[in-house]
Amino acid sequence: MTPSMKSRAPDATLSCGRHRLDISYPRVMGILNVTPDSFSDGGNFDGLDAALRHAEAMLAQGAAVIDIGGESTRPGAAEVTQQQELDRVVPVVEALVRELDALVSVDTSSPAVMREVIGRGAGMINDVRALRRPGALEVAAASGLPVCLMHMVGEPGDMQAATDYAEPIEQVVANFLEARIADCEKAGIRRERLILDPGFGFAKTVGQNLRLLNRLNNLNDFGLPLLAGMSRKSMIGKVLDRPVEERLPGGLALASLAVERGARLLRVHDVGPSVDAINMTWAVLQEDADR
Ligand code: YH5
Repeated sequence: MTPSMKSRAPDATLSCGRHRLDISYPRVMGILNVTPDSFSDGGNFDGLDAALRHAEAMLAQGAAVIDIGGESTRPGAAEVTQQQELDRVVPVVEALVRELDALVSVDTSSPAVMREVIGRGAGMINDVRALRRPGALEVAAASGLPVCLMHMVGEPGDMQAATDYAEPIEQVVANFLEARIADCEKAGIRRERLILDPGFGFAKTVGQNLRLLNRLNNLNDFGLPLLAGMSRKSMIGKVLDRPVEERLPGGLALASLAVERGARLLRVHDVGPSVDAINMTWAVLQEDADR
């Protein structure tokens, strides 16, 4: 990274359409999967209702953002068509905006999905492909919304094959994000709108994930907010030998460490426990004296 890349601290507030998101302290993004393999496929009434109730519960537990995803990025998951993704995601975005006035981010790489949800009041774009699909940069630029740029090599399906990097993983991630930031700025997306994410679990070995987390603070040199998503991921499962339903304690430890290393957004399934873990961690980091 060149010295000119090292800029000021990130802005403490993200402008997310009609919402402002204060990230002067770490905040939680609650995961709302709307895929058929999750409990709440948004495509029918029961699914929509379940999604709404789950989002409501996450907001009550302190989530600042609800991240809606209609494409399963799990290894081996079937590729979703654009129409399927629209059918799953759009009704849920609409309902969360209308019924809950929630700050909604949408986990999508599809420019068509982005365009639809932007028109329906979404406040943030979360793209695991970092706006690399044709047309995505332009749609995101026109939206004026914050964008999370995540590092991933290849596609979710073939990710395990791609972990043989020529440089240390933290260098690979930093170089990738530097290039994506430059492309975004060229497309008219100002730095103030960008959020960076190393992409835990995406084309990385467990060792690479652990090293990335331990060195997460390196990414603070970009002067942009950092997002970390490790909730329930296999890095926990593999280190602790736990099935997915027993990964919360490990995930809380990782979230705490991510906050210590500078993360301001934590993408999690278990909102209540995560809010407590990061607030406790933050109190220590602030040395909250007047308590
Ligand atoms: C992320 O890190 N991840 S989808 C496998 C699991 C558990 C969870 C059971 N979208 C991220 O959550 N967006 C996803 O093992 C994301 N950062 C951002 N920005 C994968 C996921 C998961 C996968």
